[in-house]
Amino acid sequence: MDDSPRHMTTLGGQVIVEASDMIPALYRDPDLVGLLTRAAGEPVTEIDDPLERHVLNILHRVGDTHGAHTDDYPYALVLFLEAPDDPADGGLLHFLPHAGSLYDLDAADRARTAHHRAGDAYLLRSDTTAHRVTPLSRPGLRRTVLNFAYTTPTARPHRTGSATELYA
Ligand SMILES: O=C(O)CCC(=O)C(=O)O
Ligand SMILES: [Fe+2]
Repeated sequence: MDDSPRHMTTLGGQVIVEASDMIPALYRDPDLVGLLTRAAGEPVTEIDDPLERHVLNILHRVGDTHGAHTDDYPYALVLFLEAPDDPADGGLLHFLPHAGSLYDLDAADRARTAHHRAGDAYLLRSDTTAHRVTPLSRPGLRRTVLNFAYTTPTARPHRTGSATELYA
């Protein structure tokens, strides 16, 4: 998106489902979907897309980064399997809700930054929030997340070519 960088290793949902029973089961777990519905304040439902429903993003080289973008579907639950303990090492979420353009993310006064550790998770309104993950600063660091994508009964997902390029 706007030529923002993607320096990372990925696994798409169609690969994960062949290798794991646990991840697809967790994705559709009724207790989890219920929790997300309460947190979002509107019904949150599974998406049909086998590629994007649950993906794994791994940053593991110096400079690895998931550049600025918005997602195709309205909600993302991001679960941290590995993350740098020290915020100075990068791998931070940088985000701007209701962004008019990805360039607004550089308007430092409005954008926000969040640090997460292994075992953390966050729920993001990901189709209207511009977001990116800052680069890893030095060798030996790893940041691995599962991203679960969800929609709502009224959402009209804006499919882009990004998911196919990243995960197919
Ligand atoms: O790794 C993160 O914190 C964000 C992941 C993300 O934005 C995505 O997979 O679309
Ligand atoms: Fe995203």
